[in-house]
Amino acid sequence: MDRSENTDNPRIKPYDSPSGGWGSVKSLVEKSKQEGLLLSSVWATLERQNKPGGYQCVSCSWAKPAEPRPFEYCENGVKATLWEITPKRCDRDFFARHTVSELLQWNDHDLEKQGRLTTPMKYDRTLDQYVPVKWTDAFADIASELKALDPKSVVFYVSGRASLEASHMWQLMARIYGSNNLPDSSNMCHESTSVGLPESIGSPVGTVTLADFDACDMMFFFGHNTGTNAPRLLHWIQQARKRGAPVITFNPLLERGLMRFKSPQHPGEMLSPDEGTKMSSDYYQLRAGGDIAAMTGIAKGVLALDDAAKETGGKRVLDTAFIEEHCHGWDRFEAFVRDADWAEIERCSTLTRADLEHVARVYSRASRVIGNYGMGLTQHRHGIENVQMLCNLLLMRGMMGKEGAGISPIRGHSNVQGQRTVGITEKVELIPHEKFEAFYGFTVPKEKGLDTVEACEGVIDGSVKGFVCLGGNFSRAVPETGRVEEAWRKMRLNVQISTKLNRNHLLASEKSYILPCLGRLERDEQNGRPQTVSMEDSTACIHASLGKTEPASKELLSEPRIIAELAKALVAGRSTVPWDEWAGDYAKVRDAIERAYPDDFRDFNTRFETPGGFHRDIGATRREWRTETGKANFLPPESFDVDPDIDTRPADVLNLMTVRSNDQFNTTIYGYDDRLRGVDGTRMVILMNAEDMKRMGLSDRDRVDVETHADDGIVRRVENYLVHAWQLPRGDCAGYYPELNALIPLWHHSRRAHVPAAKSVPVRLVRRGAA
Ligand SMILES: Nc1nc2c(c(=O)[nH]1)N[C@H]1C(S)=C(S)[C@@H](COP(=O)(O)OP(=O)(O)OC[C@H]3O[C@@H](n4cnc5c(=O)[nH]c(N)nc54)[C@H](O)[C@@H]3O)O[C@H]1N2
Ligand SMILES: Nc1nc2c(c(=O)[nH]1)N[C@H]1C(S)=C(S)[C@@H](COP(=O)(O)OP(=O)(O)OC[C@H]3O[C@@H](n4cnc5c(=O)[nH]c(N)nc54)[C@H](O)[C@@H]3O)O[C@H]1N2
Ligand SMILES: [Mo]
Repeated sequence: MDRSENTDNPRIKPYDSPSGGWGSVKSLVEKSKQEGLLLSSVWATLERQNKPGGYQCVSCSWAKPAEPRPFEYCENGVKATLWEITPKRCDRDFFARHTVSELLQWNDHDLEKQGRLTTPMKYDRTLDQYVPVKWTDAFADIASELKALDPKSVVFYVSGRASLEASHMWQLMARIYGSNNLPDSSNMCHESTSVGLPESIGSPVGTVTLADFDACDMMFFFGHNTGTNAPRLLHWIQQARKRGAPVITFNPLLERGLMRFKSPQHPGEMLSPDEGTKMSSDYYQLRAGGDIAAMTGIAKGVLALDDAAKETGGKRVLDTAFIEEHCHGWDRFEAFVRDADWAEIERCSTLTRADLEHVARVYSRASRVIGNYGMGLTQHRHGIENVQMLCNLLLMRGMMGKEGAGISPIRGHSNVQGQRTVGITEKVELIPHEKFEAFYGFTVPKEKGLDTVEACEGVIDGSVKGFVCLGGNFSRAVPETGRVEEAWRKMRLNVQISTKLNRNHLLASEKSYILPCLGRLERDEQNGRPQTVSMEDSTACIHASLGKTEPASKELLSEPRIIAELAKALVAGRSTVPWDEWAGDYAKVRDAIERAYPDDFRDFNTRFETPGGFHRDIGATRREWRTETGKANFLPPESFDVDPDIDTRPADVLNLMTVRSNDQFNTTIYGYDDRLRGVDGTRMVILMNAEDMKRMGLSDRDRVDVETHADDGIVRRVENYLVHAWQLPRGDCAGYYPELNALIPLWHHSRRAHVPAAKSVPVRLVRRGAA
């Protein structure tokens, strides 16, 4: 049975079973029943998940091995699959029964729970309802609306799920129309990586593959909740731990997956009464935003060990040969680390010198080290500096460009990394625009387009008049919910290409369309032939994905087909892109991608079905540094400050991290249980330190309103949250995204990368009923 939210009496008690284990099996069986699916048909589909010849999971982007396990999927991958193959339908009858104003009162879970969208719909303002529209009319209407708008006032958003083929077509269509406004979900996610890593090592993506995970002898984990957000990676951690490799984790929250794990793939492990593998050899609960300070402390420890080795004539701890041959900026970085004051490091990280020196000792004994990280590093004001500091730490010991070592940004959506690779970006210098012009006979606009934050500013100030989304739930994923939602409805055009109903559809502008598309698991036939698509995983390997399940409705079109039809209506005659030919045979789009990016996509069509994928051309893996200096750059941070612009010192201000529960995929809320944290039945909870609670006169289950502490004259508040004491550092608190996006000021983002600083939102809690 599906349960609704129980805000009155949720169960909140830290989960002490291992991640994986029986809990995940139980959760699966329940979810299958909830969706009304037969277990036999679910297994038949899952057998093909993340397998050669099968389809790529629509959940996270973690790498898919060449030799998969019998079940190469995890609890959350299964949830995502069930959510897509559900027999429930959000069809024309549904829209006839509900007005948009009514649906706006529903929550995220209840909207998506209606099931798959089946029919193209158009908003009718007089009825305040979505009504069916023919595909041909929809394309003609949308194209004529777009033609009446200045291309610079239109945004073409992409969420990270669309295939390489669809993404490449999408950006060409936008640019031929005249717009570089191509923000994608990466702008809210790993853009700090995409800006930071090229400056450090000359590659916008990570340098490790699964072979490195098999070979490493130590790993760092900074700010990633692996058990929930990339659960298949737990197997590689477990194997490393079984080899005796230390895994050192830095995270303000004690995340279950990085503590204990039992592999649901192993009957022996499942049946044994023990507690599973201890995943982190050391787990440090640093304060949110304290990573630069912590890494500086580790670097200081490494330098001290190296000094001692020099003195005694022992083996050097720094990789001096690597630093000399391959790096630039060492002296400045060394000075920064030597000058750093231990008291300041301890204060900013809330870790002790003894602990950080211990980490330095463990690190200095290892010879193949991987630095993994997630949103805990990227979603900060200093997101780029966080990423670059981790590079510094790895570079000082030569942990880059050799087997078993490197940097590993754990990406989010299943093709978010690939979309950037094939041209989705607002920055023209990152695309081969001369080639596009030569191949297709049009002029690429040259000015920078809008990224996510700038697109929101444009919606709010009225300069953005049209929004066309290829997937995602833009308005819900971005900060400043109140002002964005209000302004959204004043736009002229809102077009959403989607699989499920979400809140962004309901912010009906003058002209609004919902265009339902095939999901990745579904059979996609063009000209009578099944079509395969492709995506890039977190380790820069490209895989094929073939959908086989029956489409949710006969009316659905594939994403490439929708783009081609829209392009034909919008930019016919303005380029030589053969839209129909491409939409009729995706291999031709792959040929076009190969032509534009020959180094990365050599023999694309013959290699893309390689088991385990084929690896893109990443110079840094061969110690070829595509930076301005031609070397890997040490880039010291400016300071340890969590936030240079907001005074977070007032005693009643807490630092809020907005995180995901184990029962959601971004704005898709599967249910109300965060099993791995033991929060059961509600999402309206703020977890905070017990001493802070006492200091603020709060008790467990008190109700509070949460307000942002910022002096820009805007009141940002969410109401009636329950507080609960939790094991996290003093001064920090945590709650769930997307609901808490209402609290994040739009200007509160990573400098330069513009990733909303969702992990350091200064807030005050106001007890309800208090005077
Ligand atoms: N099941 C499931 N899988 C997903 C997703 C999902 O929603 N559900 N989303 C996908 C997407 S798009 C993405 S980007 C990834 C996100 O995966 P994660 O990067 O794991 O994202 P979050 O859930 O935001 O968790 C961030 C983690 O960082 C910690 N943290 C917060 N602040 C700090 C800090 O200042 N320092 C450190 N060291 N740690 C900190 C938090 O406690 C938390 O454990 O997952 C992808 N996979
Ligand atoms: N406060 C806070 N805000 C955050 C974050 C945070 O940690 N804290 N994380 C940020 C991150 S990392 C990300 S990536 C963004 C996520 O932002 P988005 O990528 O925009 O959001 P999703 O929730 O993944 O999008 C869900 C919708 O995608 C549609 N969809 C699903 N599958 C398909 C498909 O195959 N094709 C098409 N066309 N549509 C499909 C469905 O209609 C569904 O409703 O949110 C960001 N916002
Ligand atoms: Mo993401």
